[in-house]
Amino acid sequence: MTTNTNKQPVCLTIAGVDPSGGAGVIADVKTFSAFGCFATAAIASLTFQNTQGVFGAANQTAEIVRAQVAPVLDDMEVAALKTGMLPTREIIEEVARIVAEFNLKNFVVDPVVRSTSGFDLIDDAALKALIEKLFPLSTVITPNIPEAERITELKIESPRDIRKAAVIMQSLGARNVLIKGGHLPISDFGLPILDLEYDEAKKESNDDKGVTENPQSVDFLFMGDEEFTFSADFIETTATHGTGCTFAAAIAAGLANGKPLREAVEAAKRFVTEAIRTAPHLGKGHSPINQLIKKF
Ligand code: PXL
Repeated sequence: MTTNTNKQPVCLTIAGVDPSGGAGVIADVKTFSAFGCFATAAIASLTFQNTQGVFGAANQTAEIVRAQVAPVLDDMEVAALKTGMLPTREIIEEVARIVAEFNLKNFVVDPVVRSTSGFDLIDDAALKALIEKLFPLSTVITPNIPEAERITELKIESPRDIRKAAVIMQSLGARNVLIKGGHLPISDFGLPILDLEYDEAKKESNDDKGVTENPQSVDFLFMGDEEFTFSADFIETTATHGTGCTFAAAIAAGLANGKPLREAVEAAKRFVTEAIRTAPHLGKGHSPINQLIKKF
């Protein structure tokens, strides 16, 4: 018998398939692997899409999701679970049962609701179930701003709104909330760029003070009543397809590797930024990003 000296923590994703490779399970598997984890994956929906849009989806049944996941969980110790596109209430309820039944820890819920191109990936009943059933079981939820807006019914236009949304999501049962600010670039002195564009007076007074606009993509992590922010230079690019999936998978991999949540988020942020910076610029729409940063 050989002993395994190359122990790789097992990560499991339950998400959708994007056959064009940018988002969903394919992005998750690459990300888990890049972090030295062993990737396992179950498919909740088979989508039809490319870099330009989502054209449809064949959602799986709850039974099919269980049939994929249970044998893996019976057989391997899964160190972290990440969920992405879970299109129906039935699948979400099944996932909640599975998490409880197998006592899964390190559970990252990416509350995928809509594609970058505007296709609704889950319906309202599923969103309600996601909030009620999965938020309380999660280690962290990772909405972007449009997702946080749909979940909280708030319009988010400033860091203050982001904090309000986080409080609401915590009251809905999520212990830890990461709101990804990539849709709301923030200047290096803490004001949303949007505000500055429309407020010449503010801009001039900042110019007088010698403060430059240096747009940042800022993510906000709320853990209890503690708040941490993670900044990176905002990269002006259309290569953003799969950033959300990659970010959440990277956090799950960090947790599987034994990192505390804050450190896992910090590493995931650096990883996603580098993946965007080195994107392969494929396709005619939103290019996928590059999870395989290291060259061999
Ligand atoms: O990024 C959200 C997302 C997640 N999962 C799948 C997707 C998308 C967006 O298109 O297709 C399968």
